[in-house]
Amino acid sequence: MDDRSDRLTILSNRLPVVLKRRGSKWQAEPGSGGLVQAMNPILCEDGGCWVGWPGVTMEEGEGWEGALTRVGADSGYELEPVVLSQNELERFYEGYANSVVWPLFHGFPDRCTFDPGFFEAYGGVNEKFADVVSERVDDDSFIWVHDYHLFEVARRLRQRGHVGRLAFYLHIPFPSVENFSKLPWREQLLSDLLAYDLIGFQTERDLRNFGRAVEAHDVAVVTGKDGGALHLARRGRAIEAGAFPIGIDYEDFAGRAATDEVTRKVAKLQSDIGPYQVLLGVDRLDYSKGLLQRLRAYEMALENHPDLREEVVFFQLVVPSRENVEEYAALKREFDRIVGRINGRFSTASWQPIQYLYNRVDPVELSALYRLASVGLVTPLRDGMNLVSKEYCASQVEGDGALVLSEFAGAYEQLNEGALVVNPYDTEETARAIYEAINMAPVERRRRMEQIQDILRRTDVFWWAQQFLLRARAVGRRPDGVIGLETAGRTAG
Ligand code: GDG
Repeated sequence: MDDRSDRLTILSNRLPVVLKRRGSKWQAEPGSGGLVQAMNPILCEDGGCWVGWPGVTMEEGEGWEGALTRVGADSGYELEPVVLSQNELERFYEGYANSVVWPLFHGFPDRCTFDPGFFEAYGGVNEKFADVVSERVDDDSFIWVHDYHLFEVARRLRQRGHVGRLAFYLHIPFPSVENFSKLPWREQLLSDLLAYDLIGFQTERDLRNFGRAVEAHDVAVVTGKDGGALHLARRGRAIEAGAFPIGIDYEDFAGRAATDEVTRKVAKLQSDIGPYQVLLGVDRLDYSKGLLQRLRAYEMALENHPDLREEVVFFQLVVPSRENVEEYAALKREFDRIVGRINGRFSTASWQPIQYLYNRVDPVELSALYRLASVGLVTPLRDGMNLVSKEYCASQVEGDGALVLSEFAGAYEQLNEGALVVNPYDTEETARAIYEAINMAPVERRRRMEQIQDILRRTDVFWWAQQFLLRARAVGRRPDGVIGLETAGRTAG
């Protein structure tokens, strides 16, 4: 990194800790996930601050602040909470973020509820984040904002006169221009993004989609394209957009999968599941994950290839999500119905084709499931990256797994040569890939898996963070080293 004098401030919807009430006391437990794993070492080493919602609402009262300060002191960087009310959570989080941006950006415009009240609440919460941040930062700070909950923070900081560097990373896909243009607040959203100096996407496809949206809505001029980056100009400011595919902590996953504890767990799981080859799915319950399409493809594979029966078990881990939203409850009911149908149709006295767990498991159990499975089935209808595909491959310590991967997962751009690629809407093709994966020769499995593992090792989550920070620290600087924001304070809108 070229410059370590500037303090890093990370913003994300959630803080990297989870506050839990135990009796009358609050406890903060460290959060999990790639973002926490990537940012923790950097913040621990250089110091800095993480701003986000601590997971408690205003209505739940106070008394949790001490727990947060203690975790901050232990980790070596500060945690700055942005407290939200129940009403804000419903309209900003469930509303705009998850009922407008999430479905639209994953290509499901018909699932969107374009409620102006949601958009207003979203602005209010982004203003709260900007308030908290502007109290803490100066123009030497470097601010990195994560994901679709916080598009507006840069504009709102610029309006307060902030001229320091601001970078944004989108973890979900950026939609095609046809879908994006359905958003009632489309020009505003693009202007909000263009108030950042660097905008990072998961894939080249997302970057292209963004470039097309910028041109279609005439909000900035494309001044150049090089090495996967898009250079833009808007009102005298230079902005860069690029593709930065997120990675995993490869050594952590590979190391855990090889431990004695996981090896014992693999043996236990195999004896629980029975003497069958395992196909594995691991997904949050969400319509973007293509769970129903995957079940139908598996059903077709059993139908077309009777030799699979009593030979394979499809084990699906479904992580509960948004259970109180009717749409998600309906998805769960439909999932259960199809599982029931397939099991009813094909089960024998000693074999059941699908086993599924509707729960979260601990990291050791997850690692054992990854290692046990002969085939990883990652077939989302659309996904920003999909870390499960990478974690599954990193956990193949014997190099003998096979990955079936949707062409609509962000991971496709990096892993398509080693994986068996499918269009998840094509039931026949997915059924064929399942059969092919199960029957793939060991030598071919190893060749493909080695190729994937090599990519994952080279582009792990630390590489990702470093690439992004290097670019972010380089953009927006004039040759004299001054941050080049000629029009601070009137950048967007
Ligand atoms: C966003 C984007 C993008 C799952 N079940 C269990 C468990 N998991 C962990 C996995 C994996 C993560 O959850 C899910 O991976 P995603 O890639 O879907 O990540 P999200 O943060 O949900 O989604 C996505 C990602 O951001 C990163 O940029 O890839 O496209 O939507 O890490 O291991 N972990 C444990 N138990 C489980 O039962 N411990």
